[in-house]
Amino acid sequence: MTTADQQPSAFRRWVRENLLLVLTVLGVFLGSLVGLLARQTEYSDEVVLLVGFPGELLLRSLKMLILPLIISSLVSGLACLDAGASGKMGSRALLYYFSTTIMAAILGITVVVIIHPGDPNSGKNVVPKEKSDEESSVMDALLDIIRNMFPDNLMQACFQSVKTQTTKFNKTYGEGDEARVVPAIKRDLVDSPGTNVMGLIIFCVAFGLIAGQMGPQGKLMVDFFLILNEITMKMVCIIMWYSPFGIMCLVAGNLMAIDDLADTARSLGMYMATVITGLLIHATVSLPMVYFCVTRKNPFKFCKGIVQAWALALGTASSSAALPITFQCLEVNNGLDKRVTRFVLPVGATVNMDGTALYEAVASIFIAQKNDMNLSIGGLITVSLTATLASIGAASIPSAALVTMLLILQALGLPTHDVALIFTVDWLLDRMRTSINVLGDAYGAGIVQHLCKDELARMDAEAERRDRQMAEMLRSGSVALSGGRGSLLPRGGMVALMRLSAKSICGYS
Ligand code: 7O9
Repeated sequence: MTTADQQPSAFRRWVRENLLLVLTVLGVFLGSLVGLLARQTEYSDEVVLLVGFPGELLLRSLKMLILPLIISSLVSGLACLDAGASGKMGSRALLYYFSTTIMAAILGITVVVIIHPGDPNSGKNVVPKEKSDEESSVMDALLDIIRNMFPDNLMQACFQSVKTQTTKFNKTYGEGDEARVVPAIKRDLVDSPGTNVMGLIIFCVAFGLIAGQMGPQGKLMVDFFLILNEITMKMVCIIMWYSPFGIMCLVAGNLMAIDDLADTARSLGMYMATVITGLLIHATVSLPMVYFCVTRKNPFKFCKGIVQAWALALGTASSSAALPITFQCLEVNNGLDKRVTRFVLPVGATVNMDGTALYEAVASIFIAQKNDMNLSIGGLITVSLTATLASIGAASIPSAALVTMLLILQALGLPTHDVALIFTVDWLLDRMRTSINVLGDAYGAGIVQHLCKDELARMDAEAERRDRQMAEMLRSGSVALSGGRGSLLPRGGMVALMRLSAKSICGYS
């Protein structure tokens, strides 16, 4: 047989093996094509709604799974790690998140300083969206983040966060002629829509750690969350086969919904190009380099496994909606250890936002350039730090996108009205940066797994030793199975015994 004969079948085999991947990429392309072609015609708002509707269903069904998924994966993930391993894994993950995010912010600053997109006239003919007169202080935002870490009601934390609302008023001191009027600020705590993820994460981490530490007594609870996790992942699997079609509809619908594509592109084009250049460099150079330097494995092979999650982030502009698929991709395609993904991914989706940090750095310096203000080195350092912190805190701040941007501008003493301008193109840049956020989370999981391979191997060896010991005891009849008096186990011991091995507890192979 010649190679020419083999080629079609090899190609077909490749397609069959990577069917979902092929379909997903096709979905993105077809969606863009349909969206762009449809723009040449006239259509009503109802058509846009209907085209996007199947995509909306995809988004809703993914979001439906987030809560059971993060709760079950965090609890079961932490219950399966001993204190040492979870501490090491956590600190390494946080180190990775922090260093790549600050890298992204610095890259953003470099790109925006070199390209210099913000000449004072850019964006003149764009009609800014109405400006929100939301005032926020850095201190209030910081206190809110910490406050949200300790939710006072766990049920409420599943759908609401607290937020400080400030209102200005005039305070009068003294009376009569002596009276002085001083501006003052009144603070109210209000509940605002949006899951309090940070609060849930902290509760689940504590819950999982303690349940794991309790040994046989906590076993039932750990099993419950393990099974919940399995069931949720099976549901993700089903949604995964619907996702190519859903992504196509999302992309087409989004493209059709924009009203002035060319106009915005012309006036804010350089700014968008700057952000996109930075994001591309981070995705194709910085992150793969970090991955390669740490693990010595091929980053592009790793990348191929997570195309679906990446495409979904591009379609939905939400890394939390992409989270279920990210789990599936990393565990099934890239074969990562479940003990790592269960712990690292939910935390990563919440605090690790490289794309957002890069974007906020570019946006704030763009605004400075537009106002003809030159930032000193100190100013640039402030940008890199505030952009990093803002991206870490973003998920914990209600109505984050606006607030974090305003915080950075305030820290630099820049005018805040131009935020309205850059928000006109947020729909596109949000997608781009979200896909980088997801990419960063995924590489993070790979890197943490590599860094913790000794701990994981040690736990495996320990589990095996315990297994063998148990089997030995069973064979020699030295353990009573009934769970009666004098047995090693509580009542119902037989079932518990059979399942006691760490391997079956943690559900990995
Ligand atoms: C971007 F972990 C989860 F899955 F439970 C989770 C749930 C909700 C994680 C995060 C969130 C969440 O609410 N995140 C959030 C993120 C909330 C508000 C703003 C942002 C910032 O979002 C990014 C951006 O705008 O740059 C981006 N769209 O990664 O989703």
